[in-house]
Amino acid sequence: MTVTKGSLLSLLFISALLAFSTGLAGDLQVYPVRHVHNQQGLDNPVDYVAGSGYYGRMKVYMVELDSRWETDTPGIYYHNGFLGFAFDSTFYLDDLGGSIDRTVIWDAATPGYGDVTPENLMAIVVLTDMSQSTPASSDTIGGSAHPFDAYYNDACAAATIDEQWFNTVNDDFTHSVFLEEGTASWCPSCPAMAQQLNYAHDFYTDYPFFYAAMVVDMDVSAANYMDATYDHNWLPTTYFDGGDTVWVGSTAWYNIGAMVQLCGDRVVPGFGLSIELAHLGGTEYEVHFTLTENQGPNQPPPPSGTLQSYVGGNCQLTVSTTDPEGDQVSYRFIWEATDTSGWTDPTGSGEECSASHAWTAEGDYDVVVQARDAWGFESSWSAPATVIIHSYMAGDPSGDLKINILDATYIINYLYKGGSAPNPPAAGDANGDSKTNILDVTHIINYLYKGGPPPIYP
Ligand SMILES: [Ca+2]
Ligand SMILES: [Ca+2]
Ligand SMILES: [Ca+2]
Repeated sequence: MTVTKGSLLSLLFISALLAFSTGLAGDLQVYPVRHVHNQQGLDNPVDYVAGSGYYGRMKVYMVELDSRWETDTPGIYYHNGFLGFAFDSTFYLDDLGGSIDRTVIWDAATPGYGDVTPENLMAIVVLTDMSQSTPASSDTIGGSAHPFDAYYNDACAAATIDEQWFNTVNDDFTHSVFLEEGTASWCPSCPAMAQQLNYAHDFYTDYPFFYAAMVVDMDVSAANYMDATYDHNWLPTTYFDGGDTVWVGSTAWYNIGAMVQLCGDRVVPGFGLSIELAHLGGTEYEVHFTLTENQGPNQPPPPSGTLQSYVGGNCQLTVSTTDPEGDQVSYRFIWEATDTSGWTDPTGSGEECSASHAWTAEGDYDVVVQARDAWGFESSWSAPATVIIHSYMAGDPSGDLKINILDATYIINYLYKGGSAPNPPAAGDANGDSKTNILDVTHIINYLYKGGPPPIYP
């Protein structure tokens, strides 16, 4: 996958960041966590029982978009500062195919953040596979090992107020990726990573990932969680997707993008995961999340329909595909290299969907279409259908973009009365046989008065 941002603005942005990032590439600087609390386990641990189902942990992180916590650099604040879990539990899906649908209430006043504003709040739901772990550590500094059992994330979704959003699955990502930034407000090496995470998130808009700043000296629940989960020792340390990648110290935004890509490549079961966040009034918020096993729609065939038209003429194209779970399906088209449509309104699995487009220049255009199900899973793009856009309308030798009796008269004048030729000549070929003769007159008259077929291109 490549970053598809070619605008001059982006290039300037990259140049500026490269210059900035060079300054970060010096000595690795980290600081040990100052432990001021006791390590503790999960709120609701469930012993693992071997079985055929899926053993998972679902957490809902409540984060403050523009964090109240300032980094060690005056004026630079964290983003997505962790305020607590609205939900944290392990669970089983007896067999893949089971589902979860939960609504929970989170009171911002309980952990002492009753002053958070609804517009500055985001809920992030993270699904972790608890059935298997991988040994991991943050022991790259001074040979001091801090091993932990890494349980990787399989899905993630985030919503701000009055939004619903989904775990993203497409050709480039098997799931949305989640990062935890272990950091502290007193730590001199931490502001750089906080800034680079923010840059990375702003820049890689095509990459589905979210992160939370776990500011361990400001929020005791963040500290307890980071201890219990990661034996968190160095500041800053960023844990990608539950420890699939552990990055100790700061790094540049483009390295963060590369690590997000690697995590997003990991093969995971397909999960539809949605979350929505609502303000109940006062300090109370409602978080609704759902989980189900899911697969994306099948790759659609090339679109069919009007495959020849004229400059400015509408082409109507039709497509349909099926979804393995029978979910409703939306479509989007790439009409031209830089022109991708929005998603259509959902239609039933297997039902036809139509969309139209008008081109502004003659030429051959390869149109492709992609499907997305109700869980946001995207299909592969279809093979292309070639649309040919002519400089003229078929059967319109008069060139006024209308077909009427004057076009029949035009051809008769040209054929028998020394009138001027259609321009281009093919505009007089109403029946598409690559010749202009009396049969084209008949074709137009049949179309106009006898319910015959419209003029066609050769
Ligand atoms: Ca589906
Ligand atoms: Ca005409
Ligand atoms: Ca003809």
